[in-house]
Amino acid sequence: MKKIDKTIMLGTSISANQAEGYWNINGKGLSIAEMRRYNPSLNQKDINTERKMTEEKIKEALDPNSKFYYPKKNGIDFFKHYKEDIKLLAEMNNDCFRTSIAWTRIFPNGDEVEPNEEGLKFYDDLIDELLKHNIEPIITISHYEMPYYLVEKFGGWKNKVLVEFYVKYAKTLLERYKNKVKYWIPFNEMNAANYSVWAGAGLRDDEHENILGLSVQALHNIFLANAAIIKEGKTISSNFKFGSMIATLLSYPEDANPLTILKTDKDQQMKIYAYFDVLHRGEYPQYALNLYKSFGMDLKITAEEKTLLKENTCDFIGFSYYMSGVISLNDEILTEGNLVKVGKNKHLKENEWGWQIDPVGLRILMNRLYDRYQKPLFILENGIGFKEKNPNLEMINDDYRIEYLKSHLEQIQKAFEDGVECIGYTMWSPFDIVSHGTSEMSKRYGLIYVDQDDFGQGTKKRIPKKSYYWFKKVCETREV
Ligand code: P53
Repeated sequence: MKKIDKTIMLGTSISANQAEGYWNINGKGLSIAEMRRYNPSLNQKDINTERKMTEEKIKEALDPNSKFYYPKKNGIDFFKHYKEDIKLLAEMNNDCFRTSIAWTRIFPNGDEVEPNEEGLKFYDDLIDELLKHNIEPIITISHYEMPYYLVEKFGGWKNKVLVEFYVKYAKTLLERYKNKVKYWIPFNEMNAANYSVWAGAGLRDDEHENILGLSVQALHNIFLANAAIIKEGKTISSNFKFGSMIATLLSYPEDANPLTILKTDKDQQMKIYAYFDVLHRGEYPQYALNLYKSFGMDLKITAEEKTLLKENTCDFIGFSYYMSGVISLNDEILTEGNLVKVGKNKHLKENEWGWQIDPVGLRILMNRLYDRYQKPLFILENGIGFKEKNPNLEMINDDYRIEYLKSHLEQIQKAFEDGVECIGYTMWSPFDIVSHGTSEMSKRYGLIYVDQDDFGQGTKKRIPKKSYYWFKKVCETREV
């Protein structure tokens, strides 16, 4: 039995595009997330091809007669259900709740002069509802949700003009919610811009032969927007706290061969530290610039940009943590994970999607990040997907999920006892929602079952699972 320190906020996390639905009402525009189809014939090993966005798939997504279903257009109806849903969170005694604001509800195309008042109204109500229940809102300004129009017209984040549009959008939110929201995450998982170029940067995978180079340029613009938002934020409220957000892809060396160690160090530099270094130290590490140059991307960072990045770093280290992988000198043991390549670890178990469960890895990572940056951490996502059938709409006994969450929370408390500062933990996700990577409903992360299938069919009834009652108790007693 471990007691979670009372200074660590406990809560849950979702995104607008995976939950809200009602994608085209009240003036809302189409976002790039909503153009992700569900492919019922998808085979696990084809997942990385499926997630690539091509010209052809865009055409298909824009075709009103497309034979595919686009689940993120409908989510789980959170847009209409949020009061009832937030009530369930309040009954769980959650300290905080993280969600994103759909950029396309506020600026449907992204380049409008004035924001869409109807869209803002929805978030006024949503945030007020959270505050009414004493739940601290943690707001992601965008969770892979840019307006498609900005891709079509300006080519996505590779175009610097996006910085201007984004900062304007963010400023609208910062001004409006300055007395209601303290914690802001300017972008979800910024490193996705490099490994998942459509979601992270609005780039088509087939748009250029050097797509990696383009993605580095796009990420640079994202970093600039992040810094500019922090700069603006400081003039709006001294109460604001801005978080970085990186998908932490922790790797271990397969053996003690110094060459494997070196390869793993380099892997971690490029998968984790290169991003956090810019966001927390305010400058690119030389190893990253060298690597970018080697594949033909000279960022040509101006003196003004350097100052912007240096003077406007994030206040806390936000990250998602789901799994770890292994680095081997022999590349052949690498197998395709869902969105990123990870090697298998014989000491760990995995779920059906090959995500390897590693709670101790979270403690290792927390210590490493704190050692390097000495800033407080916020675990913004952590959880596990399972296939769960529930024909009679009963309480699911998801002991496997309880085990996952419990073991990770224990390691968080251990890291805290090691001396790591930690602001909070928002598990992914309170409800079953549409999967980011595969757009299926069957990959269920929820503490609460949602009666809906991969094609959006079902009553949408919410039924708490055993893990819901377990997490409620953790929030109340702080004991795991
Ligand atoms: P799904 C990669 C590695 C770990 C987490 O993912 C990741 C990614 C993808 O960038 O994404 C986060 O639903 C993401 C959430 C998502 C969650 O992981 O594919 O921020 O939107 O739902 C789980 O199983």
